Amino acid sequence: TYEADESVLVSRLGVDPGKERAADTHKGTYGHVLVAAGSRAMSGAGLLSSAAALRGGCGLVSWAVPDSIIATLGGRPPELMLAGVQDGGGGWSATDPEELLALSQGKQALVVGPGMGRWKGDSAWLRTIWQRAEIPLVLDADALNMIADAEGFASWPVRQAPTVFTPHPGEMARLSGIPTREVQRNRIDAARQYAAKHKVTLALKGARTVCAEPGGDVYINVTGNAGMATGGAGDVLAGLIGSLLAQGLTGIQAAVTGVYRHGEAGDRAAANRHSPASLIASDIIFEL
Ligand code: NPW
Ligand code: AMP
Ligand code: MG
Repeated sequence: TYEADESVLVSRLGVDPGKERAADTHKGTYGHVLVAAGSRAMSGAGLLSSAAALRGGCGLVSWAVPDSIIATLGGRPPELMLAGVQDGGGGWSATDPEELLALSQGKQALVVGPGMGRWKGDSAWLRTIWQRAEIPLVLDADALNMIADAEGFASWPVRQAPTVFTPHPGEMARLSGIPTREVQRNRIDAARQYAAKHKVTLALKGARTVCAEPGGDVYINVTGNAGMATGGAGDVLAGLIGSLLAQGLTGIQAAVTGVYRHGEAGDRAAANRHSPASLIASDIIFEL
């Protein structure tokens, strides 16, 4: 178990925070993230996740969204590309996972879940993505709830590419079947056991986020503040971790670095305001 401060990022995880870009690089060098997120009522989650991915340093970000809601999406960053998924007006429930898989071709990371909502048969939909997307994957929010409700998730094949889960304590309770209060009483064990059992990297969010990798190493985050207890903060983290994966970081490097920088940005955002209480998730993106 490590306190994940800047020195641990460098010495233990081999991340280089001061890494400079070679002068002759281009956007293709830094990866293309596909974010599958958002729905009619929660388009903001997709927007926050995608915008955070842009600030995470990857070269390109595409936001995959049911095509019937595209006309309703306002105020998005012009840098963001849109990838409409055919839905015939039915939202994510009416999309074919094969179409998302096709969109993921040539991308370097896929983020699934923020603001997506739930529908009948969603676990089977997600299983198709899980098995067939060969790129690094971040699962957050509704995608984690799909996993929690999946029949026999333990027997799904182990993914070869990095796979990062980012549950808050409520989502962790659903995933593990352990009540939220128990999860919170044993945060380190809960994260470590789930990561080892299912061979995924897991960031159990909340004050002092706990990142665990399948081998048993655990990293406790030292940044962040209670002002970050605000809608959309987790959606920002998912996009940021996706962006780091697309740049070639391993699952645990991306999770620990993403959590650390997300908290650090949140600390700057809180310091810039009269009170942390007025912090909103967009402020975190601005400070990344
Ligand atoms: P309680 O009862 O409040 O104490 P849900 P969600 C618990 C999207 N969003 N410590 C909490 O406990 C998301 O991406 C869209 C302890 C409650 O039981 C999702 O798709 C936005 N408990 C969707 O909304 C902005 C904690 O978890 C449960 C805890 C639903 O996600 C908002 C609540 O979790 C949002 O991001 C902690 N630290 N944290 C948008 N602008 O489009 C949470 N809990 O039911 O999974 O609901 O997290 O709001
Ligand atoms: P979510 O609940 O999915 O929106 O995620 C909330 C995000 O804000 C996670 O990254 C949490 O770690 C962070 N966060 C929420 N509450 C706190 C807190 N009290 N201290 C530090 N970080 C927090
Ligand atoms: Mg969330």
